[in-house]
Amino acid sequence: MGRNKIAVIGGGQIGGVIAQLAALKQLGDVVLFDIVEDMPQGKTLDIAEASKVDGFDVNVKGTNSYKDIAGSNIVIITAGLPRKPGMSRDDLLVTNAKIMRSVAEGVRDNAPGSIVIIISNPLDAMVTLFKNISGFPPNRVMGQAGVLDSSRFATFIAWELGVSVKDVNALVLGGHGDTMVPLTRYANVNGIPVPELLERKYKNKEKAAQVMKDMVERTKAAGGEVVKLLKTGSAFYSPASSAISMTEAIIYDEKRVLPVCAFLQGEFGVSGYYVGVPAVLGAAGVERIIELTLNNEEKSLFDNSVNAVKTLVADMERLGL
Ligand code: A3D
Repeated sequence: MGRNKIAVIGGGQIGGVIAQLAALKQLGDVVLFDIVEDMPQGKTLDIAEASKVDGFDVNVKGTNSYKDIAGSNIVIITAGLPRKPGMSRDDLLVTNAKIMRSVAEGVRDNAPGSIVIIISNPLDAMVTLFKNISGFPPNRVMGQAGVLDSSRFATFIAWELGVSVKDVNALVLGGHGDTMVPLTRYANVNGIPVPELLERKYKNKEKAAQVMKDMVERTKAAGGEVVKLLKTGSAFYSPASSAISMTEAIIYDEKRVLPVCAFLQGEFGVSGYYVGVPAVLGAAGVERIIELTLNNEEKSLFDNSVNAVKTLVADMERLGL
């Protein structure tokens, strides 16, 4: 087997960082595609010219032709407009669906055996659209959202408790929108439940619960918090890192358990929709979905989030996108 080949579709903010990280980590040869002429060529030239300094040796190529993605085993899709301050992810539906349609055709026709990770928003709808157009099997089409949303939640917990983020485990389920579900009961610091640590810190159950609630709300709004600060564009370092960790899980067949926007076929009581759930990522892509027991409150939040995804997908169909 030769080297891995990683195609990145959309050479904007996220795509550029993904290309750089993939090269730095020598995950394989990298192709950066964009419809804007010269820009992906410029970015990849810039990245390649750091190879001596950083000590990596892979091919990094920019292109405006889908032919160059042939033979890619991983395709990461970031094509599409990002949010502006005040916008929700769902406001991007019409514009980004048109873009995703052309991207899905390009990937289907030129990298038919690839495993695809989608980042473009609104995420759950864009993954659905890609799957419908490409006809790829569900294990080879997934979305990145939960790795980032969970990392955001873990970061806030680490700051609050004054512990290393490396020891924090946190999980966010559901759609990648305002209804996402950070699971407080499963959040832990090396196995110690976060709610217990908060109660010990504050010696007051109500205060501890309020602090947890605030972290949940901050997690749900975290993308918007960055958008508001940046003023142009949305988060790009952390989404890129999240897609890279999923890529590593696949190319190294790590069997990592990560929250992934995956196609549900009866799991969690949902059929035929893409929703964020824990899944085993390995060489075959989404190899298995891991179900877990949700209490009544968690279940109702999860169902609410699934309903938001269903509405978005229905809107997409109604608008003929
Ligand atoms: P941006 O820097 O604008 O890059 C998008 C790129 O897509 C631009 O370079 C465009 O030229 C390119 N593009 C437009 N149309 C096409 C096309 N038809 N084919 C190929 N490329 C095209 O945005 P970004 O990199 O900041 O964000 C990219 C997407 O990711 C947006 O939709 C964001 O909303 C989304 N996003 C998702 C997350 C998740 O965690 C899911 C987080 C942050 C952003």
